[in-house]
Amino acid sequence: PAPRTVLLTGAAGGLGTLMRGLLPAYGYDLRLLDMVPVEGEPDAIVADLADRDALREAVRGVDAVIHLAGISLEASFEKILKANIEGTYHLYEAAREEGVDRIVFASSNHAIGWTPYPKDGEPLIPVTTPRRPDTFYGLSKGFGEDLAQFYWDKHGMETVSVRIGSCFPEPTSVRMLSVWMSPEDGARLFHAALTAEEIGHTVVYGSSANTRLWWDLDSARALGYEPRDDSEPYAEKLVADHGELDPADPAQASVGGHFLTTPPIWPR
Ligand code: NAI
Ligand code: 15L
Repeated sequence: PAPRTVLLTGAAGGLGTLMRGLLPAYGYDLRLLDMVPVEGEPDAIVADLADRDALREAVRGVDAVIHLAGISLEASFEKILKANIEGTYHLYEAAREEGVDRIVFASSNHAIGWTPYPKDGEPLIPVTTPRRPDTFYGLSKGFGEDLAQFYWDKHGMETVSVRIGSCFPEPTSVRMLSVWMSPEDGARLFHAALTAEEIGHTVVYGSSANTRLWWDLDSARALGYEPRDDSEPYAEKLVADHGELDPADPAQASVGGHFLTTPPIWPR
């Protein structure tokens, strides 16, 4: 049967807030979790991903998990280790212990950030491209994808790892014209990831059907995802304001954009 009760981690964040608004229309009963209170949601569980007991209770009885919680930008390795690497492990362990066998994992384009984007008719980036993380953050997303593969092979728990481009209400940069995922397409993709059958561990890119798309959406479409949006209507103004991307600039030549030139953040 299709999952109905879904735990949404990271519910207070940007994407979590968008998905809290959009996913109930698909018939889901969302249980919310974040380390900070979720505005307007007094029933949301306030817990850190380090709290295994709280995670076990949070996943008890749900049909699936959408795992968005974590640090969503570059940070020190120590912080990334705790929230994204250990935190994602704790979440999978809690799900295993409670028999929850479907997870949608918010991976990121920064797992392949050093990959040059296709120029002049070059082929789209396949989902099988070698990972080239551009930050400790991107590295943690590669770990999450491997963790998902391991829990499938070892324990039969299914995951769709969604390498999200940029999911915000509107594209706000020229790079985002290629990687944008409209919130509505995001909800369509998460719904497909929750309901597709026999997925094992599937890696997909998460974006709309952008005219300037850089990667291959075939594995997402195979789940039943049909994107309906395209960033192109935003192109004229963004290009007029900022110019086209300059492949000679290291911060504009590869998928990860300015994450490539973000200096490593060391702990104080
Ligand atoms: P965000 O930073 O707005 O939200 C993340 C949420 O996770 C926050 O509410 C935060 O309180 C919570 N969180 C952080 N550490 C936690 C911990 N240890 N325990 C419990 N909760 C914790 O990020 P956003 O944009 O909403 O992204 C959500 C997820 O999607 C993240 O995993 C991010 O890496 C991923 N992603 C998002 C993209 C986007 O375009 N928004 C692009 C690619 C990936
Ligand atoms: C991400 O992984 C970040 O979480 C998000 O805030 C954006 O920076 C996005 O990638 C992006 O690449 O635009």
